[in-house]
Amino acid sequence: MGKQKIKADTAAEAYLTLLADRGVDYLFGNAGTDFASVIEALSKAQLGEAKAPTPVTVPHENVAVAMAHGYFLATGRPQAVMLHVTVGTANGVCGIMNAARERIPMLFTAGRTPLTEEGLPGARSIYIHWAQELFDQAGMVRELVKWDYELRNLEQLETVVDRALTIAMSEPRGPVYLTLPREILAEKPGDFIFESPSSRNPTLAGIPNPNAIDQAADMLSKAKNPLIISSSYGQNSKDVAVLEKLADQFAIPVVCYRPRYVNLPTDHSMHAGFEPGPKLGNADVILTLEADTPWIPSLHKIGPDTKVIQAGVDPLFANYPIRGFRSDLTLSGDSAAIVKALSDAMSADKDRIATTRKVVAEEKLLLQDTQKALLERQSVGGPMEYPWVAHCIGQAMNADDALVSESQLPVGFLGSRAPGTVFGTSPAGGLGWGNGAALGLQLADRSRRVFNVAGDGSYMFGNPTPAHFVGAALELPICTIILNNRMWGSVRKSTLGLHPEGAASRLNRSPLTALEPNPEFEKIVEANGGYGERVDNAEDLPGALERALKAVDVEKRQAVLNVQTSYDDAQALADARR
Ligand SMILES: Cc1ncc(C[n+]2csc(CCOP(=O)(O)OP(=O)(O)O)c2C)c(N)n1
Ligand SMILES: [Mg+2]
Repeated sequence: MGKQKIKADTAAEAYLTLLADRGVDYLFGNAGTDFASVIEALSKAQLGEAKAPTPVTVPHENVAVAMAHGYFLATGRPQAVMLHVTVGTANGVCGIMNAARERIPMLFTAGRTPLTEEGLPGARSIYIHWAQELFDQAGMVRELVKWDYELRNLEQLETVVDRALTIAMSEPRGPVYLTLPREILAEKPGDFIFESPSSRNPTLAGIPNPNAIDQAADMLSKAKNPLIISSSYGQNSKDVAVLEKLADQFAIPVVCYRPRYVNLPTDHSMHAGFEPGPKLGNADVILTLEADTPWIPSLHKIGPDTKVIQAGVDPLFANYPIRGFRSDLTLSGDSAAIVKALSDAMSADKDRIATTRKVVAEEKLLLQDTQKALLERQSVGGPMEYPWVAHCIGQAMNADDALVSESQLPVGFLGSRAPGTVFGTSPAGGLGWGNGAALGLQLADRSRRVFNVAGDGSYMFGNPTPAHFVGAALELPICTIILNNRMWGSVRKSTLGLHPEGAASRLNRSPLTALEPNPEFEKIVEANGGYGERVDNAEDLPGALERALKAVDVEKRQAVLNVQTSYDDAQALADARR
């Protein structure tokens, strides 16, 4: 256990030195008067006289939080976000809710309005310092973070930083919130001594007791029609291999329902699509893996005798207010360790395995034919359909390119993608995540291409001007594809779902759903030195993608394709009922 000693001009400098020492590469910041000592310390670091995470100026808080989210997805290491006191925190809460529900650790921080009215260095010095204070600043995020605290003195600094980071990284992971008062940040420690590396480590996810594994293995081994439903499995891409093995060895079909990651590549023998509806009725034993919503009870029905095993790091999702899915056996632990343990403990009837293999293989062949025919029909004309867009993007992607989707893109049409390459929205669904998440992924690995697919609404929620500003400033050449149906289609779909024959159904543009006049989105990126193009017809998309990727690959510029997509009420309603 080593000790390090630095000469720190301020507590802010000591704090940033600690963050850098603990592996925090970046501080995604949106600054205000509370940042004075932080900016001073970062300046010292820029002059090579101190250590600190690299600061990134992000002109909207939601983008900053999403960048930290995306960066964690690529690296597995939590990053720091610092926002301006109460008001900045308020703007970041949507992103924090996404991170919390997707169990993304991050050190979410904000300055704290100066406590003192005069006297101490850092005391109030501008009129906003009175009105900006709240009685309970952390109250805004307390339900969404695992821990919150205010740095109260310099003596506690190392304990506080380590506690924040270890709690964030302990399973189930999530964001933590730390407020940093201006006076404390301005304190002058002189010599600052700290342990390096830290002696404090996060809690790892365990595995369930062996009896429970045996019981689950027995239920699955005896099942006539076992089924796995997964959603957030594969956040750690290395976990996918054990699921591939279990599903293949024992012929258990896997439905990837609203997947946030590649749970299982689509070309796997047991990938059974993305909709649980058609499979649920037949299944007699269902294993859910990191699936907060394995099906929709009002739309999908499990059989009366079906047994359900829920597995994951917190399989009952204890911090959701209500969630009533049947669970005959509930297995808490690292989901890959559970899958591996089940593989080791299972045995299954050879005839049953052969039958399942045959059935799934036939279904896959049929699906291939249907998809092929569909794509042929969709390959010309405009406005174009989503499967065609997904297909063209898939054709343009290299094997290890990453794709972020905050859209209705049917990922099944991308072609089979490798683990760790496709990222979907948090189940919290707080729009405005994709643009920032793509930037975070790209920042973490400049050697791979990042595609960012967004609905027209989602693109606007994602603060395109701030996002493209960061893309230009950090030279992150992301290829964004907007699925532009000129509306909040999902909101119209849900209106018609509840009122199928209602007044809204008689209007082509219902109130609070149409996004018209529709902006020339391709020009926003141009204002930041990027490449923009509007694409009207299906047959033009492959060429447009080529041009966009030339800008990305060769010119190292960000690109946006404003792709005009179709919307059809009947299709939307059919989708909503799946
Ligand atoms: C922060 C936030 N505000 C509002 C919503 C509600 N909402 C869900 S989907 C949606 C429309 C998204 O529009 P778009 O990205 O164009 O996709 P489309 O529905 O047209 O496919 C809205 C507004 C939300 N999920 N998050
Ligand atoms: Mg839309």
